[in-house]
Amino acid sequence: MNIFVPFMMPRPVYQSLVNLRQNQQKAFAVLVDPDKVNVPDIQKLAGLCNDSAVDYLFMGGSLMISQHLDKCIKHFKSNSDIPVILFPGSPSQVSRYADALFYLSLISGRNPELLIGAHVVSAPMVKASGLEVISTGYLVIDGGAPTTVSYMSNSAPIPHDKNDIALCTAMAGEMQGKHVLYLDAGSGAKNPISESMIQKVSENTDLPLIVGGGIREAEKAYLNCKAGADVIVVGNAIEKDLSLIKEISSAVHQCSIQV
Ligand code: 1GP
Repeated sequence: MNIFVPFMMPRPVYQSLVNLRQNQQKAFAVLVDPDKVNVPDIQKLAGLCNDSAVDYLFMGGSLMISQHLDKCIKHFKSNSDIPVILFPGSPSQVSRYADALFYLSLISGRNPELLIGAHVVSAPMVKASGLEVISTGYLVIDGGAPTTVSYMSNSAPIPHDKNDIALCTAMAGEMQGKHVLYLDAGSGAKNPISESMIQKVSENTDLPLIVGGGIREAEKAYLNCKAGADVIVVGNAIEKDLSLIKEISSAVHQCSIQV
């Protein structure tokens, strides 16, 4: 008799996100766009992330003009134990040197390519990479001006004040079996996502909730955590001022303590 015992792959990064939610802890992720960083600068960045207790490094961008994704990740990992998660803007942004990959489905949009098409094309490459894959319901929210993601996705973002649409979209993603939710106003967004929208989504879904786009100040990061975000992502503002890494990280972790 053949008894099939399913082999569950360990999923340490996903488990760490679930633990955050369960334990009401908050995490801070620094987003690095490989097109905007020089490989030699990564050592300094890694040092700052280590010293500031950054929880995750997200790596990716809407475009990929440079060809040094692998190098960036390898260099970061040789200077830090912080998990690197790919946040890909296109199917080509897969690197086996990362720890995990957000397998993003743009559930706020109506572009079939970004709901399933790109996934079909990239599936064999992703599978062969051996990466931990985190199925992600990705919601783009209007950040007050067109962002690269809103333009490139060829799909309208959810209006910033339509909390009910964001909630129903998030609920649909959860019931479809996504593992995490990512609310994004887009990199460099003029207006970050409102706390009322974050609260509505967080209170009515159980998935780890990642929030980013246009966050420039520690106070906003803190308020987003209080509203129910589990992970705060900052990229653009840090590119302009590296000292924000420590400031925002400590605000995010402060919220963990006070919850
Ligand atoms: C964008 O959520 C990220 O996809 C981060 O946005 O670059 O504006 O911080 P910023």
